[in-house]
Amino acid sequence: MIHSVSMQLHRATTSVLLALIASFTTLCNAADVEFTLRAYVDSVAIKPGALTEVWRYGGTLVTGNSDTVANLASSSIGPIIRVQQGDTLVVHFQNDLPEATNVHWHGLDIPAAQDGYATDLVAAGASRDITFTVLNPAGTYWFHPHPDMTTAHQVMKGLAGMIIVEDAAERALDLPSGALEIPMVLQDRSFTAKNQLIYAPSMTEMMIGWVGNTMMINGYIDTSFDVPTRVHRLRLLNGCNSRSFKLAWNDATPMMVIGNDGGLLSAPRSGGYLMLGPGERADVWADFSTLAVGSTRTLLSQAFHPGQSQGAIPNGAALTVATFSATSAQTETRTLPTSLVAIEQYLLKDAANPTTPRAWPIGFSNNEFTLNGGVFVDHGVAANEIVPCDTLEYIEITNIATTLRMAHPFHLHGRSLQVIERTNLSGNATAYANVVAGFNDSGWKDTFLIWPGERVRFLVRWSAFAGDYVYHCHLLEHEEMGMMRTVRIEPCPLLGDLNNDGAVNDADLALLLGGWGTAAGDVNADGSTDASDLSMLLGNWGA
Ligand SMILES: [Cu+2]
Repeated sequence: MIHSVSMQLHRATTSVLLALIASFTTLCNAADVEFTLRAYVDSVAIKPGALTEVWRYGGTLVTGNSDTVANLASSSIGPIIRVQQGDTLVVHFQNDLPEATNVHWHGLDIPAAQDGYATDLVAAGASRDITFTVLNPAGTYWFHPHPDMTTAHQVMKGLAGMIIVEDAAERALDLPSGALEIPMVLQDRSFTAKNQLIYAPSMTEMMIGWVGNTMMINGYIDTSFDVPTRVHRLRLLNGCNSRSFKLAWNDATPMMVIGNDGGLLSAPRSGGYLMLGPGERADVWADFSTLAVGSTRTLLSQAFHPGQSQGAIPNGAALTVATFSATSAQTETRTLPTSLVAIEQYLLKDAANPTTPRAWPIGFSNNEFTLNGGVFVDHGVAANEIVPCDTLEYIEITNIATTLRMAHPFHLHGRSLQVIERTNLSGNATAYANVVAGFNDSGWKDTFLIWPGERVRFLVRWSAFAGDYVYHCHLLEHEEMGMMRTVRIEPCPLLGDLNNDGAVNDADLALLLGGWGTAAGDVNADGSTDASDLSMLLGNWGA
């Protein structure tokens, strides 16, 4: 008996030491990537003649690979940040704008306090360190300001950058990289005769969405690209305030999509066209190997009807997005992979509420668009906006209000979701049939278009990070008017708090060691108290 106890204590002591070493190593790990991110006013040469005043981010790398931070010359867009899944980032954010702002990391699963909640602001002249670990898989994410009531004009002035995540599964596919990988931030803008950005939305433009008359990519008005006759990877981001695109090639080449908002798809998806609403991303396999040198292929946005539209080039008007000219002959050796990455497919039967979706309808009342029956209230949540942590749930968004019916890009912060159903309940059948094949709902989404009359249902596993995140319409004029609500993720049970006193400390450690090898002191509920339980307890030590 004495021997047995001493053996248990010996094993426990060894495990304690190993776990302590692991915890200590984690604590001592410096940031994998560290950079300063400054928001400031600049003047850049966008058009011939006078410089254009913009608001922009500038990045300066402190720690990390030399390709981590790429600023774009003569542009308001950027920087393009390139990181690895698992990297811990430390961002020294400096606000040199004349007003308060913040940074939202669109699509990334990060703690609420780092996510840029709409009232969590950095005052003019102030700075803040933002830190998080990249949990999301390889994909195209982005960052932009998110202050309540001022997001639309801050983004319009130029503040938007891309954060590209890479991982081993993506590297194994040997997708086009380097010069064959083209980040493309799609935006529309309007300029005065003196080359200054125009943005003074009327009430109609606030209601229906502001659109510009000039197509821009990465902050440049030249949307043409010279390419070798190779396969390219286009990382498309719709960074418009309110314009959606119905993307198609001019020569009927299929739109070959390999990635979505939250990473690569399980397999390439071929279609005639692709809908891309504000905030959405798409990775496109663009095969220019069949182009003759001297010829071009044009990326178009085809005509569609979003319900409401206004402006010189209304949302839904046909337009040219980009032109690719084959300027040099090269031999292509890559072929399109038949499968891409493994994606955990959520199943409705596994949801905590498989027959009773949590419903957050889009509505319209008092001349305002609403979500879940209301508009934004600082940290205000309705009972059905408090959700359990780390739990798979079934959610339903409807867009069936009858006043001012129009398409909205729905965006959920903090967690990627999987769309499992779209149904046109009451929308115009012809208008719907003209877009529905372009909704790429496969893979991980965080933003999706919901058409007038439509119902979209999705599954989401709420983050393990507790706290308040917003969900909102990514038509930025709508967001600004309050079409934004808060979802509160409840704290997960505190693993290791064996005596349920709200803290993990020496009293819990004593209970765990006392129950070593038995079910008493079992933190992970696997029936036995062992090193994995000890590791969890120590991981929450002091919490
Ligand atoms: Cu909207």
